[in-house]
Amino acid sequence: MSVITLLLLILCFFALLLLSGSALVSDGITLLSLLSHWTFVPPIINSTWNPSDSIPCSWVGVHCNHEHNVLSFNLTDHGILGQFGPEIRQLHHLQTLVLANNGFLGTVPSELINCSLLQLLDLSNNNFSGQIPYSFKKLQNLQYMSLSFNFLSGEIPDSLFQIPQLQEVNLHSNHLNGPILTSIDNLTELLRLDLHSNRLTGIIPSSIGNCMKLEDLVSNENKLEGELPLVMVNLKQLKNISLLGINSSLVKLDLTMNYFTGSIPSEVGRCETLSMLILSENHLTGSLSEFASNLNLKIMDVSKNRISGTIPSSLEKCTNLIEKICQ
Ligand SMILES: *[C@@H]1O[C@H](CO)[C@@H](O)[C@H](O)[C@H]1NC(C)=O
Ligand SMILES: *[C@@H]1O[C@H](CO)[C@@H](O)[C@H](O)[C@H]1NC(C)=O
Ligand SMILES: *[C@@H]1O[C@H](CO)[C@@H](O)[C@H](O)[C@H]1NC(C)=O
Ligand SMILES: *[C@@H]1O[C@H](CO)[C@@H](O)[C@H](O)[C@H]1NC(C)=O
Ligand SMILES: *[C@@H]1O[C@H](CO)[C@@H](O)[C@H](O)[C@H]1NC(C)=O
Ligand SMILES: *[C@@H]1O[C@H](CO)[C@@H](O)[C@H](O)[C@H]1NC(C)=O
Ligand SMILES: CC(=O)N[C@H]1CO[C@H](CO)[C@@H](O)[C@@H]1O
Repeated sequence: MSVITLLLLILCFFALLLLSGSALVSDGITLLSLLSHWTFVPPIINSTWNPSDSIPCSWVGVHCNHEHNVLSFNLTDHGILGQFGPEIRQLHHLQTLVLANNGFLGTVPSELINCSLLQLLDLSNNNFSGQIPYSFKKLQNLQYMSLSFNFLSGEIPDSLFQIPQLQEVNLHSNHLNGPILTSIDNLTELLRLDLHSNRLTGIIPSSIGNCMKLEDLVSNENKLEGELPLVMVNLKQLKNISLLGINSSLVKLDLTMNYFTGSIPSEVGRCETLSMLILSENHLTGSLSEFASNLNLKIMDVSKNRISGTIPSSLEKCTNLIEKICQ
């Protein structure tokens, strides 16, 4: 390299530095390249996402920190159509990504793993298809993940269970199949797990009883099977291991439309926190057990099973009960 070339390069460098005062920062350029994949965007985005701005921080759906890095990107309900591009990996500061209620299609970009600070990911109610990226375990700060109402298929990768901060996982209304893996018990912070309306098979692993904070487990409308007691033996440990299992913090138990067999364990009727018990459309047998009168039970649906005997009179004392379906 000659001295002149070198000098020219240095000159160019300073010229660029001067110009960059008004040029759009890189997060803005990234957003525009995401936009370039979309086949429909509403005028509100098209008009505020102005390439001649120097920062994207006043653009619709965008929130920045003081350094003008994009922290939150929320495009809920904008009717956007198209692919969600791999360029998302450039938004290194992103903590919140919400694309809910749009028409995004194609696969969930695995490049999201490069947004390693992501805490909240909501891609619900789009047309995403393909599998949940195995590499998502790299999102070690993720607390909330919703991929519900899409067309995702394949198995739930066990790698998801290696994200220790996860508190809420919504995968419902997809085409997921295969089992719920026992390593789910690695999710010790889990509060809510919604897997309903998929094609999951096998049993609910008893290890789920180690998800000590679980309040809400929804797994209706799958092909799950096995005896309920096996599940309950562990669920009753949820917050507290007590001999009678009456100290679980379970609020809602919804296992409707599966193939569960056996009888409803008596612990259910003593679970004080339980507010919704929905076990309809299974193959449950036996009679309904007694229910403690201080239950918070508001809704109970055990219909379309093979339960015999009479409705226990103790149920009448559950004064909070507003809906009861037993047939
Ligand atoms: C955005 O607006 C411009 C000009 O109004 C238009 O040409 C373009 O097609 C719009 N882009 C999308 C994706 O709708
Ligand atoms: C995303 O935007 C919608 C609509 O403005 C709002 O209701 C929702 O709370 C936002 N979500 C997050 C996580 O900021
Ligand atoms: C998304 O899926 C729905 C339901 O199948 C379909 O009606 C709609 O046309 C799809 N949208 C796109 C953009 O493909
Ligand atoms: C994205 O993450 C992968 C895996 O951690 C890494 O190999 C790659 O270099 C990252 N890419 C960018 C652009 O940060
Ligand atoms: C569960 O967590 C332990 C401890 O963090 C880890 O060693 C193990 O690999 C995890 N197992 C799975 C299947 O994620
Ligand atoms: C049940 O849990 C509560 C707190 O959640 C605690 O105060 C109480 O002692 C526990 N009872 C039993 C029998 O373990
Ligand atoms: C038996 C048992 O685990 N009891 C615990 C129930 O929860 C309370 C409060 O969280 C603990 O103090 C008990 O030790």
